[in-house]
Amino acid sequence: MSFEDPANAFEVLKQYESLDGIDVKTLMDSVSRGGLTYNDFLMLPGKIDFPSSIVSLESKLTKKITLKAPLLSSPMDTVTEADMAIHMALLGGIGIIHHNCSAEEQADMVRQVKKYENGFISDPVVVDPSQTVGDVKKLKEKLGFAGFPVTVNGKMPGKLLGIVTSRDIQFHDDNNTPVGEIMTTDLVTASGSVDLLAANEVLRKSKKGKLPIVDEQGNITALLSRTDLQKNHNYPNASKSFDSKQLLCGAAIGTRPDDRQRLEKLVQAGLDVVILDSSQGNSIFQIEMIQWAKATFPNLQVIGGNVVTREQAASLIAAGVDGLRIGMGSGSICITQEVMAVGRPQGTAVYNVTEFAKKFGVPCIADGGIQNIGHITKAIALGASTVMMGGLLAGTTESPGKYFYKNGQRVKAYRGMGSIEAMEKTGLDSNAATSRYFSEADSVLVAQGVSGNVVDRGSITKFIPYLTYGLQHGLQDMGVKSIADMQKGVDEGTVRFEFRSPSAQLEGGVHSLHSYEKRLHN
Ligand code: NAD
Ligand code: CPR
Repeated sequence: MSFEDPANAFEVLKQYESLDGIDVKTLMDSVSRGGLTYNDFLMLPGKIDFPSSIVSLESKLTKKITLKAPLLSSPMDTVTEADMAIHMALLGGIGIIHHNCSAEEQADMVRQVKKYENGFISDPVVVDPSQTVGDVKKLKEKLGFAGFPVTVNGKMPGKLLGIVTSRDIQFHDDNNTPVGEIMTTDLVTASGSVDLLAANEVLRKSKKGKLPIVDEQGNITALLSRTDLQKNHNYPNASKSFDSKQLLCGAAIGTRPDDRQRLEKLVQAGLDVVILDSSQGNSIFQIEMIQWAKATFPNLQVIGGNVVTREQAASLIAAGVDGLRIGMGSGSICITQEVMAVGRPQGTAVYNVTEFAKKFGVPCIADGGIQNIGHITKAIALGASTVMMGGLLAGTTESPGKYFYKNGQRVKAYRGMGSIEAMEKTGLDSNAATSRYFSEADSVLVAQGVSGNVVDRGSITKFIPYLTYGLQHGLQDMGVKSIADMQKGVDEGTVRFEFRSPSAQLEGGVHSLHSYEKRLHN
């Protein structure tokens, strides 16, 4: 065969014993190499013959829940409360609400997520017809907007009588006139079953400022506002329950006896999935909790963890988990490996646990250590179905806490859930100190994490799409059209890997520049 004829390139390729690069098993041969993590390897490119926009990121969170985006926000008190959980679900992932608060507070956050209807104001301020023009002027001054529905009882839901708008009160000098006499009664309304797109269309055509949504009895159930119209994005990938069409919501609990009552409250609030939150999940406390939760709430999905070995995973799979969470010591705020001397490099942990768990159809979350999009792609290539992020989401608009300036940079606090600050529950919120860490005989708290700050990352409504588009491009480079295809390719040895030496890692980062600015997205 002539090597000078380019047409022979594929024939010559066939003479090689294997594809270029190495398969995942060879990469992860830990006996010869020790534990690996995301920066230690890369995937090799495949062939692109499709646009990145068609790459499907659908993946399983648990046996029964599939997400359009394989992304979770961590149950930490500087990461996930209701606002984060709402927006994670709208964007195709899911938020796991933390439990460093009372059971009632946590259940209330779950309820907020389950009740959320994108674009609809579900609890608008309403007035009763006997309230006066003066009352409405005061409300307008206090809230900064006008246009209040008038209901028979001045409550929600209540029979809708009219709307009192800015125009109705603007030139009305007698502040004692009851609003029932001056309200607008010529109303355009929409029925309770209308969706956001259709409701926005009615509002647009009506040229009114507000669109009340009413049920068959004429009671107002929600309100749509013209000023929100531009902001009301449609979220086609939103994670929703099949039956109720409500957003999916997750929450974490511990394994103490009173966590059972906590879980009862969360389930009453509509919880879809619970994560049993521990750094070392292979404990009798967790096994008993899994068995009790599965027997008590058959419709609830239960995720156990954290685990990093096959043996830990086997205990929790045998106890009946619907999903596993992998990671010990890999979090950005974590000092577990330093203090406890146990843990595992995250790449090796993800590979070994998922390789075992998939035999039982148990999907796994790669939790901790995700610093960039490439790490997400690598975690999934190693077998994870989804990834959980703490630090990467902590500095966003939707995370709890206020921004402040440190050394000229806009930052938000981010802390480990086993840091002294979180255990004592100081700083962000000084009421309701939790007792969950104090119930053991220990008189000294042993910290497993630190408390620090992360830079402002803007809203997750931009940041999550940045992650998902990036993921789609990564999979396209590998020549795979979906997460399922990538994992099949890894199993069959067609998706190839390469180990990176320390100098190869340096080469793979920005280098040799005098200075530069790292902008991640527009
Ligand atoms: P944990 O609740 O599992 O354990 C705290 C202590 O309570 C342990 O000593 C445990 O044995 C004990 N305990 C738990 N249930 C008990 C019961 N029913 N009866 C008696 N004792 C019981 O929590 P943790 O592992 O300390 O983690 C605390 C937080 O910090 C969690 O949010 C966790 O996710 C986070 N964390 C994570 C990692 C990680 O690497 N992923 C590491 C450290 C901490
Ligand atoms: P990053 O995404 O910030 O790297 O890691 C977040 C993960 O760190 C959490 O989901 C959790 O598993 C873990 N974590 C939370 N608090 C921790 C403490 Cl105090 N110590 C170690 N790990 C912690």
